[in-house]
Amino acid sequence: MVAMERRVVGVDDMVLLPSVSDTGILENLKARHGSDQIYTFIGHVLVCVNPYKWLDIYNEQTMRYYAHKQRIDVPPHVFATAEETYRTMVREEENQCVIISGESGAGKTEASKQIQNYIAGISGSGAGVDKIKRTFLESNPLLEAFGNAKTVRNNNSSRFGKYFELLFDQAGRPQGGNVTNYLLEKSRVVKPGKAERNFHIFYQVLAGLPQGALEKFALSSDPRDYHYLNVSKCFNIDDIDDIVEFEATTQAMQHVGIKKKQIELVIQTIAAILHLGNVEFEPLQVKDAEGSRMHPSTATSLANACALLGLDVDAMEHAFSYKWLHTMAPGGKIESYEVPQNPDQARSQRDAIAKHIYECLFDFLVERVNHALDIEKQMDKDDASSIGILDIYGFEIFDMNGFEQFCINYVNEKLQQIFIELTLQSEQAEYAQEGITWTPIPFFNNKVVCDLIEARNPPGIFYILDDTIKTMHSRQGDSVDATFLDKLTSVHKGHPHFSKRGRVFEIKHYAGNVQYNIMGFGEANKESLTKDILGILQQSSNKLMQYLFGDIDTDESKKPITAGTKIRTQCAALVTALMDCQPHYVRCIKSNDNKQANHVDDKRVLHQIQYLGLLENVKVRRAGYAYRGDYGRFLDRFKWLSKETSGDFRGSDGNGAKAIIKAAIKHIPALKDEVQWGKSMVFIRSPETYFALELLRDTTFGHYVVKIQRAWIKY
Ligand code: AD9
Ligand code: MG
Repeated sequence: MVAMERRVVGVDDMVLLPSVSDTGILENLKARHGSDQIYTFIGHVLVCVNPYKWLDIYNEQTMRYYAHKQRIDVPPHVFATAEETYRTMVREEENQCVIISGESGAGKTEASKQIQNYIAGISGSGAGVDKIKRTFLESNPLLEAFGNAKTVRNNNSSRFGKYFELLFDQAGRPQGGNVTNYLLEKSRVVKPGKAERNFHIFYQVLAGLPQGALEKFALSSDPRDYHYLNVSKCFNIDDIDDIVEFEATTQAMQHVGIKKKQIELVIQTIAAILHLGNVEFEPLQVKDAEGSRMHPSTATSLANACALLGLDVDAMEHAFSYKWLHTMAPGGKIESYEVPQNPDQARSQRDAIAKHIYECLFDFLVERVNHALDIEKQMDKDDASSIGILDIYGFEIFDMNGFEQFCINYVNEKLQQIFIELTLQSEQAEYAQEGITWTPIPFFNNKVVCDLIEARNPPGIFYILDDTIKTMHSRQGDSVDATFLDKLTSVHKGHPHFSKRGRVFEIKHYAGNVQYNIMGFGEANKESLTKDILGILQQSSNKLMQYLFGDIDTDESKKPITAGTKIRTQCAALVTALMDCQPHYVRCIKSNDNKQANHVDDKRVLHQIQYLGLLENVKVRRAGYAYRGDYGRFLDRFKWLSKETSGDFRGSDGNGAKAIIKAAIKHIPALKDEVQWGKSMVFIRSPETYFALELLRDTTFGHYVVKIQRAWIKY
């Protein structure tokens, strides 16, 4: 696409909407989506409506078109946002971040990749630089293979959150980077939801490994043979070839510097997890005895898993059927005893091991990417500026929502909070600070929901869950979950965003009401394996397993941190990091629930417009002042409009520029009642006036150009 050759449908910037309402926004987005104009601005916020079809708008030609252009001068595009982010970083040597939000399947990951592609495409090159670029681009297929899966919402749904930071030298060349990953949805490894798939890598390995390698790992090529894959009854994804994807994944591993031997060990671990899932249990055949034993027909599966993981078969079999419990005896002495596990409990031990190994494997891959992007070797961190790109799992509501949905939706709630604070709240604060007359625009502040989840006092949901586990640490399963719900209800009864229904609690999130089934909350929050099982894994003869588990502290007296505490702490660190950067926003909207091209579901899109707060965003931008800019930049842009300003004013300070503009503006009557003079910025009220000014600039500038051209011809 050459972006200039297009017919504008609706308005490019919704600040210019003739009708400022939710339906006005909907009509505009819909009309634009209908003509493949999927991007629209609200000031510096980019709104994207998922087209569900590939448009030829991400090619090199389009990249070149957007390079070195101001957002205000070009049609809305994710490249315009990337360009603004990159140039601001280079110009101001200030850290930037792009916060991409939207519900599951809205297009966040695609937007994040386009931004990375653009930055790789337009920033400088050189041997070391190109290696860094390749590493960060290749980290996408790698982490997607292990961290993404088909869900009912999205065929390539991110099941982990990612904050990708790229570091640049003063010339704007990428020099290194870092990936921070957030809470992988590891329950998927053992139980993908109905009509969903497990992580892509499992299917890729079975489809892509040559026969010899399959035999070496004792695998069949049919995903139907594996419990962890057949339980959801979904094996393929339309238009995705797992063989091709496997090739891309192994290549990506090589590109980020993972050695061939290590790649083999990674695949071997995936194979082992599949075998582990096939180990089954039955009640003990002894009269009145409690407990379970491994089903003899699955002994080969356990043997295969243990051989591939380098573990002792007997120790593992015992670890499934018995659990060590440790209690504090009077006098503070820890007493330990073994409790037989029934078949369900044995399955849950098996699953806990599989989930934990997979999670550690994922962390290992992230660590490898970070090693390849390590900036310590390349440059002095203090000289670097960075661009952070945040692509998390989107808000989601399933029929059954568990602990992981709760965490995912919590992270989304926090992001919405940042958006509110930095746009709606701070924009209004800016008017106050600049001394501009202003009528506040009301908006829903979701801080109340964030507090319900994370506050310390009164204790939020995470604290109550941690407290329940602490006081009931020797108990298992259902009783912990039930006590948790009781405590929750007693603390938050009557809260406007909380209610209890049977074994379910409901939260009114900013993006909708979600019912969470408390079953499994306690176990999921405990996060880590028991120290006894970790001890067995540490004994592995397999190099990768030794690396993954070698350093783990198995001291029984130290309590591991819970999953809830971990995500809360990570989120707090993320918020601090984002607040330290100049933010740019991409708000993704899902056009419909059927992944269908050329279709906008009015009701669904309207709902997203409402909960994303787009109307308030437009109102704040518009009812306030459609344009604001510091005096120096304003003068630079519009100096052609009057004799007083058309001289060379480079180097004029803010106050000097303000005086010059004030003097000049007398000659433009249309501006008289439209301008407010802030302390450091000029504000123009209506977008029409601003654009009239732009038009005037173009004509005047054109006039000058013609004059100059004539002068050249004469010369
Ligand atoms: V989730 O929260 O990770 O489940 P995302 O990341 O918001 O979700 P994703 O980027 O994965 O959604 O997009 C979902 C699908 O929509 C993609 O696989 C594409 O098929 C489709 N999509 C998204 N953005 C675009 C686009 N700009 N052009 C074409 C797109 N198709
Ligand atoms: Mg995603």
